[in-house]
Amino acid sequence: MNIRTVSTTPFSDQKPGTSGLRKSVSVFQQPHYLENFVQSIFDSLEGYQGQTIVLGGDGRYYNRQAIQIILKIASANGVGRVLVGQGGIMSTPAASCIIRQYQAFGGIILSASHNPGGPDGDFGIKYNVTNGGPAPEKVTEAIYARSKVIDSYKISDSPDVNLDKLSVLRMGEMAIEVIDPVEPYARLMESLFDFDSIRQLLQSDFRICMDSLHAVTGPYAKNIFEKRLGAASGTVTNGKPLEDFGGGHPDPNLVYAHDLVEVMFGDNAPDFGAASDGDGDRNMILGRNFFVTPSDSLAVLTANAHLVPGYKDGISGVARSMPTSAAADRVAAKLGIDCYETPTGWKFFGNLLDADKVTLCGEESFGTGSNHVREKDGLWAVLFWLNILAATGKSVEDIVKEHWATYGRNFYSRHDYEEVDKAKATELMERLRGMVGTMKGQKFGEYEVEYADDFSYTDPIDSSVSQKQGIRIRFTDGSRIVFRLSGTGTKGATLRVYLESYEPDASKHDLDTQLALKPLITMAEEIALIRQYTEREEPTVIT
Ligand code: G16
Repeated sequence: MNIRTVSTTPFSDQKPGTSGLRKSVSVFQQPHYLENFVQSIFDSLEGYQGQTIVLGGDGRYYNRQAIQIILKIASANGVGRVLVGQGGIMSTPAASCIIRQYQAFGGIILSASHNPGGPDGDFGIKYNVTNGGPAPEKVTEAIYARSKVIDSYKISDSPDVNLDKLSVLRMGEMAIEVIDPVEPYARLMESLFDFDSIRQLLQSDFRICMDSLHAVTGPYAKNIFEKRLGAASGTVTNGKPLEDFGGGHPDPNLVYAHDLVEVMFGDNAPDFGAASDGDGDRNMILGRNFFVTPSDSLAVLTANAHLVPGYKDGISGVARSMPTSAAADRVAAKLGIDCYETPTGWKFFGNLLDADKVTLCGEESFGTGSNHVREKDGLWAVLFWLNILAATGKSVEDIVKEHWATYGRNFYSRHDYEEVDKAKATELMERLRGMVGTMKGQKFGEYEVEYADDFSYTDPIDSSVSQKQGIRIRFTDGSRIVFRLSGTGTKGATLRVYLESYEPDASKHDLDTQLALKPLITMAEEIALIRQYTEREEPTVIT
């Protein structure tokens, strides 16, 4: 095997965002673009030579080509073995599971998550570390620093390998094992949940609909729900992963998973509906005519964890990202466990999970997970809900409404202004940054600012500090407005406005969310001049 050292020049835009490097496919297809980034990963790591790396992706356009390139660079750089998912497929939580089960050195996951795919869509790459979780900021910063000065990469001249057949191959000194990406993950799920009870539920007249949105969870969901749990064939819809996700937007929310939403809010709706995203780490949970906000979902899972075999001995703590509602905080207080508030990005949960400070974590962005892996996990959340439903015999709506009656309701919504002018969005944020220092005590009608700041996080385990994580404006009645720019978009900027208010009175829990939040929505405009800066009359997506 011949190893070539190829001269290159740096690209200036290879800074990983909230979750790895995400760009349009055409950016990744530029000569040397992917190669530079992958070589920068290896150049930033120590001790990977001779070790095992896990490799796979969500099956989107360019996944297969990228895998062949990465295998050749890995081989040329002295990686010992690569475990690659059959067909190049591996969901993000399964990659985390496989890194941990095989005690691999790390993993490279190819995905732009919920962003659309296809030749005109997005592609992405991220590196996960030995604990199975996304690389922490010090690692992504080192990769970025290297990408800015890189002048060559090493690549093997070997032919492409067959990714479709389970086999053990060689590329020079490096072994390539094409593995079943579903089996290890499905077994882990079986070890956590009461599959017998869920099977009974699914074989009764209880009806479920699982929409995989033509993304990576199709094979996983079919294996788990239809094969292992005996759900009716056809329970999993859009179950074949397609390179362009069938032209859809693989984002499980009320806007992009509209087919499922229509079914669940239509006549004769099933009892339970769920969807997951491009790479399988996000989830949306629906009951019959009922939507569970991700923030409430985390709180409900925390409150009911004792019903699930894998968590029956109690949970050590819970963590949520800063913009996620405080519903889980109330459960934690009642259970007498700690609740941590971290910046947006699953990577911030890693240290807390490793140190067993928390067992469950969640984010408003349709992500929930636990210490079973180090990524958020869409199907895990679906199984957790089904386990609770099987154990209680209640409906999704009853579970949530009873939860609100016990803890009060945190009305919550996120308003996204997508693909707005980046310079103007940055200006909006800078203006808010300049304002927060003097906002304490300021009154807006009946609302008085309790505190306002730009969220900064000091990791309780390694003391690393992450600044500028979003503008928080909290009012004395417990309600809150948060402003952030997304770190995952690829076009212009996406402004996210997070709105939350707390209502202890159960007689008011059925109020429409947008109505309940109306005063805050008006105040957000008044404070941030959103229309002026975004030049938009209304948000693109409301969840
Ligand atoms: C990623 C991160 C999440 C984050 C989400 C949204 O999810 O892993 O932690 O909450 O992006 O981030 P932003 O608000 O910066 O767009 P995923 O599913 O896209 O990998």
